[in-house]
Amino acid sequence: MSIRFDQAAGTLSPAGPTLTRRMSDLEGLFRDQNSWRTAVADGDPIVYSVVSSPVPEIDRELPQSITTIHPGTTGGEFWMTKGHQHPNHQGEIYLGMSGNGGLLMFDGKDTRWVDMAPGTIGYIPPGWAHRSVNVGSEPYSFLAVYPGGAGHDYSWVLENGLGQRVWRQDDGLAFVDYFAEV
Ligand code: PAN
Ligand code: ZN
Repeated sequence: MSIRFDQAAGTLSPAGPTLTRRMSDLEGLFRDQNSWRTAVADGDPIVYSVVSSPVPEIDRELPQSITTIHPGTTGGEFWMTKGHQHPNHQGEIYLGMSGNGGLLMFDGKDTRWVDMAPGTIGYIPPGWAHRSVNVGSEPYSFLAVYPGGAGHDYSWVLENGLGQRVWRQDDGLAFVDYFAEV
């Protein structure tokens, strides 16, 4: 089968489910909870969307999705995905499509960061929790391909964090320990 992606419209055809994550969906994830609350009250902006292909999320299938993270910061922290662990530890690949972002990975002990630009393939090994971050001023889009039976655990990141956080600093970025006081 072939699937067509319309970059301007952000649609796949044929399409599977599309997910829209607003600021209110990212409860407990930004370090500065007051800024997060203000952003929720102040229009609850869309932070990212995920359009999926029709390939089902079941064992032995190989689903894909395209995530687009809008540019922005909350309390200085770059806008990002919720982040998750795959309960059935399996690898995943990302392909940068547009904008500038990064792939943050954490195995419970070590942290890794991969700069993602159009054409970059980021590889997530089995057992590494992962989050994507838009560090640019344009929307950041990437394609994800992952085993359909991997599952998605969002509570793991709430409990264990992701090792580091990514902050805007001058024109660039800075990393701080996930649970550090700011
Ligand atoms: C991606 C992510 C997508 C959204 O397709 O699911 O970027 O991030 P969250 O799932 O953390 O909200 C992926 O890694 N799938 O496995
Ligand atoms: Zn994943």
